[in-house]
Amino acid sequence: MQASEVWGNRWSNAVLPMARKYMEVATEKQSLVCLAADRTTMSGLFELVKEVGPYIAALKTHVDLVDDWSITAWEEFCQLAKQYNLLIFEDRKFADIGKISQSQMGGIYDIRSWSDIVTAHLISGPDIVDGLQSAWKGVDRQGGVLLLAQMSSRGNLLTEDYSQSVVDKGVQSEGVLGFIGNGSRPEELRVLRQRVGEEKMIWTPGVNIAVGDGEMGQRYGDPYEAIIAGSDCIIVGSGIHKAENPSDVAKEYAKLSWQGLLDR
Ligand code: S5P
Repeated sequence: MQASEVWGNRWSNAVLPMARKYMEVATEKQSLVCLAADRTTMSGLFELVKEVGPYIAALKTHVDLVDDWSITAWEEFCQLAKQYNLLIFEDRKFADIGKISQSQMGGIYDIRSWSDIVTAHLISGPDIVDGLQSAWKGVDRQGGVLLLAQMSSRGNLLTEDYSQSVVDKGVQSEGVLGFIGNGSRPEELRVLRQRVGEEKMIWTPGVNIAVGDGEMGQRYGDPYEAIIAGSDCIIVGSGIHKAENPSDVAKEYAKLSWQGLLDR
């Protein structure tokens, strides 16, 4: 099956190369799953990617929560991800002014050199997107920014008005791959999709086959429902990495997400 057939409008309207790259990988793997690889040791991370690499399309990292992080181990880890044809998504949630965000793409973790996608809040204004894009450009790489338009956590401060402003600015910005939407509330997601239109992507955390409340204010909605409501990628963490058999569970999420896209 061709990505252009399955993705329809999202494919034909895509401007950013990273958007098409994601749709191609997801189509090839028949999976709209991004694994939130929130394990705190390098060995735990390697083990996880070896188990679930074939069933996911993207790998979301929090580079600063790994206890035994080193540049060489991380390079090897990114190579492993590439072997499984995964997009690497550092969920750094940048929020500073453009110039500082650009510099924060470097530093000890050197996120610009291995990430394909990063997250950012738009709280400091639209120049953050240019800052992040110029960091990738500086090392001759391409990437896409996901802006936080909604969050999955209870009591978050991203109001309707704020969310609307993020979308208004984001849809006009070439460097924006799309938005983080709240996967735990399909009705909110539907509204977000209407606002976003057909070009930009919506990626959604807060999904789990076991719907309900998670730890420390996290909330979960149904992964299939999220895709039907307009999500293009489900971000799944503990649902997979804490499962007894991560590969079986990852396969299940992949199947549900792919079916959601076909049904949509
Ligand atoms: O609103 C959000 C945005 C993000 S990116 N809510 C989230 O939970 N996330 C991230 O998704 C969070 O940082 C974590 O890595 C992942 C969810 O993990 P899970 O274990 O709850 O599935």
